[in-house]
Amino acid sequence: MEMTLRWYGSKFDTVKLWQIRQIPGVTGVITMLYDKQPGEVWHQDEIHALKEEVEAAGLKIAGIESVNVSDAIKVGTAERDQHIANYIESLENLGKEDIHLVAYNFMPVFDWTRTELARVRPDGSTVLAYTQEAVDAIDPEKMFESISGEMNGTVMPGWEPERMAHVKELFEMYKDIDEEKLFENLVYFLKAIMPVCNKYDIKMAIHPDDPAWSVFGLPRIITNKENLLRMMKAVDDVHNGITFCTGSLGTNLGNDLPDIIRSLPGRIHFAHIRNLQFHSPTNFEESAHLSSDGTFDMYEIVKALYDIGFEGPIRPDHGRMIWGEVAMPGYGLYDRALGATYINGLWEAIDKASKRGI
Ligand code: DNO
Repeated sequence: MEMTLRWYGSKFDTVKLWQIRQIPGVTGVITMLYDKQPGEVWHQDEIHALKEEVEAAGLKIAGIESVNVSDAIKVGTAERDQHIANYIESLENLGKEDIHLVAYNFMPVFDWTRTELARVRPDGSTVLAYTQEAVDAIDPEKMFESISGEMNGTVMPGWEPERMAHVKELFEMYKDIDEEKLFENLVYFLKAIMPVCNKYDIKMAIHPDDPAWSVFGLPRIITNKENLLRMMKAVDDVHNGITFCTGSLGTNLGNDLPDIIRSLPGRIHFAHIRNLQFHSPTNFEESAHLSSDGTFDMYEIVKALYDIGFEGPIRPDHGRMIWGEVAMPGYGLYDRALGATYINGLWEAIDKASKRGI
């Protein structure tokens, strides 16, 4: 296991590399070329410059999150093969720069969905939250507007204004795409990229859908154990793997997180760990990482990862906004640093107990 923090690059992130370097036990960052549009090629010189910047700060690039998959690939339009060729070129350039982990998602139109970005908790911290009632009451075209005022001047991942300006057309593109078709398009994409992944040993790690059910009538397929296993089987290659995101799969209280982890040995390449507190099955907020602050048993989750021999990076996922920090919602420094320290503590205890045969 390698402890990491997500970092959006010096142009976009309020958090600095030198600050990340001072979090005990954090040795790497998960980063990306944040101004690339889905479908564009990532050039080797751009990746190299990013890598040099991270290494100059005493850290390493532990993985990329995300090389985003274009809607043309998800829908399977005429532009799909060109976009896949571009994706392969990007992977090749990443491989040449010795980067071996790439996260991505296959969610139509909206990457993760939250209905509030600054819900106030009893301790005065603010967090991202979701209620199904709010989603049902809103016109999807207004979704971006409704949350953009709470973004603290940042651009949130998956909510790029360029794409959000075309939400209506995006919905139109998906009108004939059901879950089966989306799954077929995912398999088509994976089969096309597996050769380059094998050549450079690049582990692809799909991010689960967040929340783990359909929003605005759009199909969602990476939602539970059954679908994950189906996907693993459809392209049975170690480079076809998963980002195990507790906060996304965990939105569905029917998902048994430690059990899903144990069902995927060798295929979880990356882990996002955060906790949620539920007020009802469809009204939840992101809490502090500690088990006692939310619904998930973090000990059981980290133990399951340990037991399957998980070797990839973990990042403490979204944190609360605390201590007056102004940052991208979910991605401030302070609470994620607390999360990293907590998860490292769990890991050390589990590791020592296991080695002592306890
Ligand atoms: C939200 C993130 C997602 C994730 C993508 C992966 O904070 O977890 O935006 O990075 O879905 O492609």
